[in-house]
Amino acid sequence: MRTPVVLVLGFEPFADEAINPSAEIARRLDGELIAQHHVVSGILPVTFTDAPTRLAELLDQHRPQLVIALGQAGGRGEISLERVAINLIDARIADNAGLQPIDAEVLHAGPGAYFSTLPIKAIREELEALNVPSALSLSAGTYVCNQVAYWLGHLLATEHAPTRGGFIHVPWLPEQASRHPGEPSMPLEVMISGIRAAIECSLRTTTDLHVSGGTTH
Ligand code: PCA
Repeated sequence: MRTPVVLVLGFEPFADEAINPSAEIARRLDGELIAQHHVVSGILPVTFTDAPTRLAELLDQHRPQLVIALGQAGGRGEISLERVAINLIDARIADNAGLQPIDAEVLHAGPGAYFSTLPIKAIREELEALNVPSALSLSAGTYVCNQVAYWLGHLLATEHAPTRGGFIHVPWLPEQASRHPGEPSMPLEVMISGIRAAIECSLRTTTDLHVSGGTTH
């Protein structure tokens, strides 16, 4: 029997950045064995036309048990465990192919949203115990990451069920943040240990913790 696979996805650099921490993390985890699962990584283009296609190809190729898609969220200070991906694209800047869709659907007549099937509350507790700053997030934005998070939710709810997965945004690396004065960052090693812990936690936790992660607004 083949070793079950965890697919970890990152993105190419975009928006004037020379690096993308999500790709650095994915590359570093590639080939690791975590809880008897083989980590395979893939890098997605930051383009609305090609990212969903590449995602679907990687899922078909590797048939993973678990998918963790990572993206950079410059300006956020914590590892953001995305709860939801919405059926909306509204790009603030053009993608790497020069496209800037505004008020478009990710999937025509698809559901309004897909929820992460990662145990995000258990992951948050785990990261807290490891002193890795993290937060539940209610918005993956309206750019390529949200589009990929939505497609991932769609593919896992349909042809790739019962594979679990979700999207996690990570902060800038310190070398990136130095070009954005006053903005937060996180060292690569801290992010890697956080994502490794998120994978381990997801493999061991099939039912998420039932603790409040909500707000009053
Ligand atoms: N972050 C962007 C797209 C690629 C990435 O790493 C986003 O949050 O949409």
